[in-house]
Amino acid sequence: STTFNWEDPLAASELYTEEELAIQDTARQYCQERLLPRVLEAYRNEDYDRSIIAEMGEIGLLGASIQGYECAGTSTVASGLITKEVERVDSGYRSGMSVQSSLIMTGIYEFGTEEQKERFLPQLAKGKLLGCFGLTEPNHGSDPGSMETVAREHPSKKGYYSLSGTKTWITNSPISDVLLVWAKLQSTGKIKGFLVERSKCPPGTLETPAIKNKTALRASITGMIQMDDCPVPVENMLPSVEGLSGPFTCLNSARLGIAFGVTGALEDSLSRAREYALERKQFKGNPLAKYQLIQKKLADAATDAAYGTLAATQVARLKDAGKATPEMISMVKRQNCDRALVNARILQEVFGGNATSDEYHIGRHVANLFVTQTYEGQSDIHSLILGRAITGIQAFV
Ligand code: TGC
Ligand code: FAD
Repeated sequence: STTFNWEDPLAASELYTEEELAIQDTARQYCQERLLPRVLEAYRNEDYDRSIIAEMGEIGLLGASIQGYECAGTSTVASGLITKEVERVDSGYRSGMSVQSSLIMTGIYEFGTEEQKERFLPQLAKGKLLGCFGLTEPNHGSDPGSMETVAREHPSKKGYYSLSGTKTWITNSPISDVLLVWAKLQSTGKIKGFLVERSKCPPGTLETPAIKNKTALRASITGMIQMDDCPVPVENMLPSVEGLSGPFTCLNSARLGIAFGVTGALEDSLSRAREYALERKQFKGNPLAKYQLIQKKLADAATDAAYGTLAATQVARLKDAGKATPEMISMVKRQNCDRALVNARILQEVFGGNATSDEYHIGRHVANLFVTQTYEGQSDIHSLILGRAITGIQAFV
């Protein structure tokens, strides 16, 4: 007989193929067995373990939906389920993976030459190379079109561009081997993507200082990219795109991944709050779970996680059918991040004072979910993208 499963209330699993469910299981097993035991120390010490990306590469989690180049070639739904399992442990671990899979690998796959794809994709897929994606600048976050980073013909090295400028809040940058940097070509004023290889940059031309003492996403490493006449060979420029559609195509993939991912963080918050509420007794020996106000918190969170999962799944299916639009992705990114943050913050209350101890994990999810609502387009920016599509009037400027 059919019974209600609070962990999958709307039976999303019915929408997944056997293969997708098997991939989710593999990812869940890795995340619970290998990532969860590390996360508290990593978060306390702001210490991202570089070997995680190699481990993820070994089991095929990186660039999973890319066809060929030693990538798994899964559906977009399966790669979404991978991000969900990683983020069930920590948004920072998902962040490190998203940047590798969705941002740099998608950029190379969609817009690179065959030579660039063969040179970089298999190494990135195996986690032998670590990548990052430099779009945001100190003076231009929500409005990357106004970026100041510039690429001009190198004054003394023939066949090279020279990149100058500063990117900030860049996930993975301090330890990246290859940095996908977006810069304006001085000759045309158009934005182009450049693959900057750290090992080939002369001393003093590329610095990537870490941004320390973060209040969230502490299990992920974040930094700046400072380029001072950094020489980049012409063959490292992504040839087949110019303008913001380059970085935004990569962001479409990452934003959809986040829409899946945050439902994992919310489900983990729910399952921990439920367990706590069943065990903790207050007033005449009753478990907290007996009280109506507590039950409402759990019901709200379960509902939003289930709706969010279904919506992300629908958009991922449409993406594979070539029918997804950027506005659909804005809608699920905004809604799922906002609801995950609101619900996790309310579930935090179930733990009382114990929520303040990191061993209950809930405070970490709440802090991380603020960042997910902020990066890859802050929620209000996605409201404006949707508002523009609804009214035909842009309200950014
Ligand atoms: P707009 O005039 O709207 O568009 C400029 C050009 O871009 C094209 N385009 C897109 N192409 C593909 N997919 C999309 N989603 C696209 N959105 C826009 C558009 O067609 C146009 O092309 P063309 O050929 O006509 O030039 O641009 P705008 O300057 O008005 O931008 C407005 C706005 C607000 C939508 C945009 O700038 C925006 O989305 N801002 C948010 C910035 C953002 O998301 N930054 C993310 C940085 S990376 C990051 O956060 C990684 S964290 C990862 C982690 O750690 O997990
Ligand atoms: P701002 O653009 O200054 O916005 C501040 C506030 O003003 C926001 O609430 C915003 O919604 C609002 N606002 C801005 N413009 C408008 C408007 N027109 N109308 C109404 N409200 C508006 N970037 C990368 O390129 N690569 C990365 O790997 C990366 N990783 C990150 C990791 C972390 C931990 C963090 C915190 C950020 C990361 N980012 C990365 C940067 C991130 O994408 C930006 O922080 C984000 O796009 C917002 O830009 P901003 O911080 O400059 O905020």
